[in-house]
Amino acid sequence: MKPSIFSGVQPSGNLTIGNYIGAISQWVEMQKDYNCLFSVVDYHAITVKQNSDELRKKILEVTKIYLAAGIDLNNSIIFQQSMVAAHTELAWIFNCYGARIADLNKMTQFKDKAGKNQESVSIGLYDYPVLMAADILLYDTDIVPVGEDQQQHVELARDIARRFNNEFGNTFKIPQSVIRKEGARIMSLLDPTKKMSKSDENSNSYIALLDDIEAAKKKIMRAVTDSGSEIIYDPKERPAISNLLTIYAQLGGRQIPRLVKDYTGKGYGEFKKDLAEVVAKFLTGFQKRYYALSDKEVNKILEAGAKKVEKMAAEKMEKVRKVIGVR
Ligand code: ATP
Ligand code: LTN
Repeated sequence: MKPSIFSGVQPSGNLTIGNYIGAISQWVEMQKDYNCLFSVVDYHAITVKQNSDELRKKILEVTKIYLAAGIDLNNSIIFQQSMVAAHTELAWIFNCYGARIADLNKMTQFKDKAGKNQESVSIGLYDYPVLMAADILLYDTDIVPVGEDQQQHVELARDIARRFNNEFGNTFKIPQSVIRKEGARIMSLLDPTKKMSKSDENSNSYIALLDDIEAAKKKIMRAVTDSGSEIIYDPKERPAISNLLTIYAQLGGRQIPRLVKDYTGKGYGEFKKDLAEVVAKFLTGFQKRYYALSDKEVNKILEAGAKKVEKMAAEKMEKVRKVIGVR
């Protein structure tokens, strides 16, 4: 038996090259060696307000993005979280057994997203990491490939599993997060101290996977740079150029030290022009695969995926209901 992977992206905002580099491209590389479940986590998306027609569209969009990125249905299962009721059921049980208020109070994503409105945001936003723990633990997941910002949530899933196992006997496998050595945190093009985020109000801060190609090139040309003019990799002192080097390396299939060598003595202008071409080439291929997919086939894929995982989820839930004493 191969070890198993679980990961997901929320169907909200405009998926960016940050989502691709930090998460989805890792899944593509790993899928041959693992049993993989990739979920479109729609019940995570509704922790902040969504327009219902938009949400329906985004669910199909994210599924197509997984496929266009190279998720292969011969190796992996793609499914929509809300089609498998066990996720929310298990989240409720973890709310009662395993998750503590003190844990959730430490979550940096919640603090960032709630900002000054901590008392008025939805309880769902606060409880979000518990639903994520349920997603992961439901399927005896070994590995959770994510971007750096999600590591804290995977740690919480581990804590919840340990506490539950201590109380009720061995029920859940303890999962592990895997993050890229380079590219686990792609930064905003306008502020290299901030994560590139698909829900950023300013669309110039990110390159979306479905951006118009010419617009994407312009965004690269307009990306902020550091003071100085050398092409060197030093995320602390030169965060902007280091971020652009990371994007170049990941999308262009190059090594950072090699790029630094090749651009010795050359300026930011020339570097950015070349990077814009690398991004354009990547997006062109990606979008060609994306637009070849129809809504109809994608709907079928989601239905088939849910059917497959439902069985696994049902078995685990039967055990869980028994050990806690509701059956
Ligand atoms: P939002 O900003 O709307 O919360 P997001 O861009 O963080 O969204 P998510 O759906 O939360 O997107 O993340 C999906 C996956 O992409 C996660 O594994 C996350 O860690 C990863 N990811 C998101 N942004 C980046 C980034 N800038 N660099 C690397 N990985 C990222
Ligand atoms: N919270 C994650 C999305 C997510 C996830 C998961 C990732 C929900 N459930 C389970 C890995 C495993 C995010 O990227 N915002």
